[in-house]
Amino acid sequence: MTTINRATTLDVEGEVAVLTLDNPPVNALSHVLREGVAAGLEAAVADPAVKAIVLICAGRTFIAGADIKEFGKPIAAPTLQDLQDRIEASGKPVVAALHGTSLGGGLELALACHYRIASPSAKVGLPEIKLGIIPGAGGTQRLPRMVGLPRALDMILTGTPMGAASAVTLGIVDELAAGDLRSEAVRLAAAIVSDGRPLRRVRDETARLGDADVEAALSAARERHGRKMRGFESFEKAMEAVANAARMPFDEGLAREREIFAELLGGTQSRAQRYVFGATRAVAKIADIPVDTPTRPIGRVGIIGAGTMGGGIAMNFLSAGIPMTIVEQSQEALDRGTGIIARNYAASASKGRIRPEDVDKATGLLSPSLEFSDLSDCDLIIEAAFEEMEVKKAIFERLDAIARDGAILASNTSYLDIDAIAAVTRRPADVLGMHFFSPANIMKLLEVVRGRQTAKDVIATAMKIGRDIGKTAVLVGVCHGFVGNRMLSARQREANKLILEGAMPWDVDRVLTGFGLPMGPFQMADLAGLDLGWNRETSKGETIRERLCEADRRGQKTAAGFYDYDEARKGSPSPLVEEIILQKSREDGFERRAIGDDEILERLVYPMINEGAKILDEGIAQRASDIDVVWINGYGWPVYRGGPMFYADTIGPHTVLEKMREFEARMGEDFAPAPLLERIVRDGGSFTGAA
Ligand code: T1G
Repeated sequence: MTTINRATTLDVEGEVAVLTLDNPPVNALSHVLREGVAAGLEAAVADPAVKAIVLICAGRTFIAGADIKEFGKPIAAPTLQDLQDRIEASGKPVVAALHGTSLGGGLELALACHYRIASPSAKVGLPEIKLGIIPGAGGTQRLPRMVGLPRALDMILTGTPMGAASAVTLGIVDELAAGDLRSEAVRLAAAIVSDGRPLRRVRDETARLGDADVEAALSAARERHGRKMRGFESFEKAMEAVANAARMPFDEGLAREREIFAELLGGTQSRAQRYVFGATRAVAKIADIPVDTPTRPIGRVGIIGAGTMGGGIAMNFLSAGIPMTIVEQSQEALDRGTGIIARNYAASASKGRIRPEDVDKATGLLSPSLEFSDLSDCDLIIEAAFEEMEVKKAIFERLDAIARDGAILASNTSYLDIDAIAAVTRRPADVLGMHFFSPANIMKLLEVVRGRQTAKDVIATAMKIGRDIGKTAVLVGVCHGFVGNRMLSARQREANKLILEGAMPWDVDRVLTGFGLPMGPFQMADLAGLDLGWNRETSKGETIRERLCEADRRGQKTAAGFYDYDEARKGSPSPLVEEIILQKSREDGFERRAIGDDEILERLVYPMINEGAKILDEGIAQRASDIDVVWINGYGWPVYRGGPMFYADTIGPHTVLEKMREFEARMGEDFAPAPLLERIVRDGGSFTGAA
């Protein structure tokens, strides 16, 4: 064996040279790896005894892409394209042996090889669009030549990897390794030589593109993916690059691909999406809790409350194969809850999101009960009852009496004080918050709320189990609304004021959806229901929301809330609501005025940023990027804007501060700038250091 460099070794087995790459953790194509591949190829090509070459990786995966950490810096030679050129010009067959996730530049390097073999469990994909870019090393030109425009568009526009078997069916991979990948790859390479198989280059294959109906493929792709990709600059650019595979010669298409790649890489959206990639991984790092902190085994989970939240929460654990006990106070409520679970699973199965046999497996793990004492064998118990402190305290007192020693007691509360809940138990170290977001079986965000006395292994366990059930778990501190809802309250306060001052709910929602959120505050309120916490007996018509509930306009569920809804639940502005708002404005003495979209956006977003700055100063969030991860995963903040704190850095903290001061002078202390915002502007710093 010859050591080429610290990341690359070269062996020769008979006539086959095996180039092994080893650049943990994911064999990203860092400069050291590119140098090793270049030198290894050169040596193998120069060796007359070598008739074929295998490229294989050590560790858990073949190359998972270019090294994201190198983006934004000058790319040192050899580039990925240099390696591809050397492979295509090698004069000897080069076989890529794929395992793990061959992604981005890794798959592009493999596509420049003459043949590809993969482990049955391998996946291949071009996920660049998730980073706000497009494949930058021929992926938009080679893939269409292998699978045709429609499939290439799907793979590149979604960034979703495909399994090895599908890749073989489509011709991306030549065969699956029956046994050990390395020996199978060497066997294939030797067979290619002995059979005299051609040194085929994907770039030369045009059969699938000759008569491609480019416009039809593009409009079909827009139909399939356009809605989800609303606002992403990379979407149309990726389509242009892929269409070029059918519109121009390979080298021209390649040159245009590189131009588009460079343009997107330098843009704000890609910077935001690459920042989010790192931020999403940073949330798992907790300053005073080492990553190897032992966690408590969770063999059985209990849920108290089988409402919408309880049912949705339960599904996460059931789908992850964790047995659940769900407890309600009445048979009717319990049946309603298990009915919600069954219906949700049936809906997912009908959309092909889950196989029927997996539904049976999941629901088979559920034990409904009316007996609180049935929770006594659970290792984690999550309370998802009515959002009222006295109700929660009573439940935790009962839990304290029946839960086994060492059981973790969590509340799904959205706002309330975890320390006050923990204080009614004899085991405050075992108590914390696990705040799921509705719909709990869909939304990825889980706020893990750290109480003053919560034990470190309890936090480590909650963070781990959150990840195990597919959530993005973010550690937050105790305050009203923790991180997400505390910032949401600031936004909601301004939204409610804006419609009294002169805007209408549909103006406010339009501005926020135009900014990239999936829905605005009033659309969100109608979806959740305007009557959460509303009581007809005590309602006094003091707010617009109360007046709507009194008029039995309680949101989508009554086909009327801030909007009127048709049977497809499509909302339209309501003249009646407009009248109710104008009336309330008059009563409250407002001189209504036209409010521009800029002011609406500033009044909604800047107070959120300001609240985020306070949250950081109070240590309620560990880092600004955690706040951004909360907003992207809990409320659909557009990933191409990076999150509220990243957005503040892109427009400049001074812009936010100036506006907050202007609003404070006009509208009072709701807009008093946070000390951290003032410090950052004074020191010329930033929240994230990444924009
Ligand atoms: N570059 C650098 N580091 C990377 C990396 C990459 N491409 N991918 C992962 N890491 C780090 C990650 O930050 C983490 O580090 C550790 O590896 C484990 O990752 C020319 C230009 C491969 C499916 O977009 O999808 O090629 O936090 O926690 O859950 O056209 O990582 O431990 O310090 O995610 O097992 C295209 C991105 C790049 C793949 C593994 N490739 N990575 O998931 O582990 S652009 C991608 C992933 C490109 C070409 C273009 C996942 C994974 P740390 P992890 P995982």
